[in-house]
Amino acid sequence: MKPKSKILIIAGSDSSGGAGIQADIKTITALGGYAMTAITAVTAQNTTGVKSVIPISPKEIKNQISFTCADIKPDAIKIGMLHSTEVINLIIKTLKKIRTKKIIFDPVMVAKGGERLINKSAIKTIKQKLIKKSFLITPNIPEAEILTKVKINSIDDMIIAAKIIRKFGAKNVLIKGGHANSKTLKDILLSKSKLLIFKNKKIDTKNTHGTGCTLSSAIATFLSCGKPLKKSCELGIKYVNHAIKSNPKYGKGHGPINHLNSFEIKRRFI
Ligand code: PXL
Repeated sequence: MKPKSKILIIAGSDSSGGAGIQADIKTITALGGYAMTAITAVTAQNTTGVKSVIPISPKEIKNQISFTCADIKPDAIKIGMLHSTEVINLIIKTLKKIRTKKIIFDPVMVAKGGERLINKSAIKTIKQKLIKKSFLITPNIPEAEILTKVKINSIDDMIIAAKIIRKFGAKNVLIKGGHANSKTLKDILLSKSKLLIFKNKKIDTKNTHGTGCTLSSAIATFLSCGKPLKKSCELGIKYVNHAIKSNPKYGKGHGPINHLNSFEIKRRFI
């Protein structure tokens, strides 16, 4: 079987294999895409927390992106953990030369256990510069709150925050509702002219490590092979939902989800 499309992942490594670049590679591969990587940081962690984070030098990140893409052009780019202003600025500059329009940005800020994965000045640079370059940005509720300073307690608050993020320059905004305290999980997608709400029954489990990375990579994969935005989000959400439902129950903390569930998705959706 030949991969349907090529995706470049720019993100951090999670040694526990559930989130970060490991989740991205597994997702893209399971959904039939070809994954390339530029690693921004190396984290030592397990399902109970993060032990340490080592940033990769901006120059090395740039080399990974430009040397790889000079040879194999990605159809889409997924961006995850970016820890500093210097790294963000360099990535923006480097991506200009690659000219891939489908940039899916997951603004990773804190790990599942609450550890910060980005510094404060980097958040400002994201707001001022990187969001503008994104075709789709996929914050969860705490990330949307940090980006917009809107306290989110309802679906209306999510919509207000999404509108502000679109004003920062993102073409499309998907705010994930998993952190809300309700039985129905609502994710909202705001585009230029449309608001869509995806509703799903919330699954009661602590094993949700890497759901954000997985969702953005799944959407990037569907977009990369030409599926429209709404369909890509719908399929991505379904994939994550199945992955949570069939999670392998590994580890003592927030365990990983099951990336291999795609075989079920493939039969039903592709
Ligand atoms: O899930 C967010 C995330 C992203 N990237 C890396 C991570 C985590 C969470 O732990 O470690 C590298």
